[in-house]
Amino acid sequence: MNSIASFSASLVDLAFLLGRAVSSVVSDVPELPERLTTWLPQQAADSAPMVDWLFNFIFGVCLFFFVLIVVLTTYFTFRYRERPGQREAPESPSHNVKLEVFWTVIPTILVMFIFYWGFTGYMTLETVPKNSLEVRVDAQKWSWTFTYPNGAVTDQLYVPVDTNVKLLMTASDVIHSFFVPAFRVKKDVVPGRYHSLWFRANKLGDFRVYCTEYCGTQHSDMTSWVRVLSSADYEAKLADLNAPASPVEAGARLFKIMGCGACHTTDGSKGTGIGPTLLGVMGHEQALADGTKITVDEAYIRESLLYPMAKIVQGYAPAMPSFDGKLSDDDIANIIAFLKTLEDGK
Ligand code: HEC
Ligand SMILES: [Cu+2]
Repeated sequence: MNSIASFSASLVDLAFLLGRAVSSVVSDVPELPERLTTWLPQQAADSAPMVDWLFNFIFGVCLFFFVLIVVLTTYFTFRYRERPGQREAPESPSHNVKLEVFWTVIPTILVMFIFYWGFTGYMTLETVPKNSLEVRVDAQKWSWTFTYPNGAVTDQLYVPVDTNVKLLMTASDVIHSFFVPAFRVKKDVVPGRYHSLWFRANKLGDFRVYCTEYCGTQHSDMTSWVRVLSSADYEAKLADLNAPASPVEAGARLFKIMGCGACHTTDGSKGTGIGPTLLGVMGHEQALADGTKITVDEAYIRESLLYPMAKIVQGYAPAMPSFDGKLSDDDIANIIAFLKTLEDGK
């Protein structure tokens, strides 16, 4: 079964590599993990082997019966075809108790086996071990925010290796879904509810995080990384993340963590084009959708963050989410300090 699996894996990999060769002509190919495969990705958490084992088992059973049925159908079609001079089908038995018991008992054993492994695996994935390290996850269009026990906040998930980690997840706008293929864990992240997910990473390295619930135009950009560190590196990283920063640094950090970059650029380029560039925004004379004009000042930026629907910039859809309740007054002041540094030199 393993050799069949790895044979199909190599075929799929070949197709993928060809596709990649073509796509490498296009610039902007995202950073890809080392070992490329479209078969099961590398296993980097304790939950991975049991998931793969069951997947491969079900795949093997399907493959076996698929081949058996196709071969027998083809053979019988040929063997019992209509022959010249033969008008009626010869009489054949309508029952065969031995055969019927056989084809009932074998599938029953198979599905009970699959149920047993599926159910125990599900329970293992659903039961969060006590004393897990708890990290809060906030999903929003179109980024992830991770909050650690010491208050540090990041847009990528840092975790220590060989440690049970519990993610307590919620969303602020629409349904998203948190997925780490290398850990074989995935769970919906729903506004107004908390869902938890746990894993125990057992390899150092960087692993992809995807959103797997279509959540709007930039959904496919809603990716991040799990960075698995040794526990010493993890502690150092957290302390570093929590170190006091100047207002401008803190503002720049918030800009990144809060996912402002999904809709705004800071260099004057168009980017995704969902929101206006914020280069030179402070003091800029802004035309609004209702035909009036305003000069951007601190109060306007504060209002844009808390009540984005109050004034809409001309030529843009009212797509900005409210950060009311997510940014403190200090945070807003820091973001303003950061935006002030984005001079366009005019
Ligand atoms: C989902 C997309 C999205 C995200 C995320 C987002 N914005 Fe916006 N933003 C917009 C859009 C669209 C507009 C223009 C329409 C409007 O005025 O509401 C806008 C307008 C603004 C304006 C007014 C700009 C001007 O030229 O008048 C500011 C300032 C701003 N955003 C700052 C931010 C900051 C800071 C963040 C992160 C904390 C952020 N935005 C996150 C979509 C977004
Ligand atoms: Cu999403």
